[in-house]
Amino acid sequence: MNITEEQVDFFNRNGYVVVDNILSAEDISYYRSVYEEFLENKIDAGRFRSDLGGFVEGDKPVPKERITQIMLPSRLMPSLLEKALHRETRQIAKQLLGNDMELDFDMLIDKAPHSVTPTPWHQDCAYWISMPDVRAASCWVALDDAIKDNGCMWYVPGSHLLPVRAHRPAGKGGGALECDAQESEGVAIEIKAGSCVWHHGGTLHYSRGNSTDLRRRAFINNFRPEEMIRFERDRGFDHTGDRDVRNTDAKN
Ligand SMILES: O=C(O)CCC(=O)C(=O)O
Repeated sequence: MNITEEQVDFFNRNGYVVVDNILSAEDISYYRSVYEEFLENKIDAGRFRSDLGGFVEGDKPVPKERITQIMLPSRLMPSLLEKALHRETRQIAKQLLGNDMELDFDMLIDKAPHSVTPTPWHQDCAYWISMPDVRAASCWVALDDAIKDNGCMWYVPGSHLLPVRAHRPAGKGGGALECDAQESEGVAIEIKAGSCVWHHGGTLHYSRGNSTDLRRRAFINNFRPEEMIRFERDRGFDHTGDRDVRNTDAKN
């Protein structure tokens, strides 16, 4: 799929951009069925499955994750690499940030109905080792209509052009990282199932908890220059380890 020059320009200025309808209705039902196989452990994700919601002191254990995160679905199911979502997003990543962009990692992030756990404000690059080339684009594909109250994405426009904020673990229990930011700085991006929103590795983002009866399944592909993927792997970093503040600019 080709995107417009206006979309590329919008991404460069704002650090995010919506691309509508990258999946057909048939594709959406295919990805939903694969997603359920992962969630129901019919495809065993083992150590790649964890709770992005972590826990805070005093919490009781919960039967299921607050926010289910499954890393590297395409490593567990390589046929995904040949399908529409990976094909289309790779082509768009190259148009956004250059022909050397390749898939670094993919992941599933599910917010079950009434799981009411926000993804804290953060910049993805805080999780990553510092890199000489900071071009990175993440594509958040909605498999369900995403609205504010089931957990659509929010972005702070232009934040990818500013210094990285200081990050810290949001709670105990190995969940997400967070930094200081609030909804009043951001814009909520509500999109339909089959559409996607892209953000730069430095763009501040967040999502509310799912307080509705609705599903909120996201399939996320992350791209960076081929040379930087080699740079990461040479240093033993492949996005499967513990969540931690790795970027030196995000430590305070
Ligand atoms: O799906 C979410 O709530 C968070 C997604 C996210 O942080 C990301 O794609 O980088």
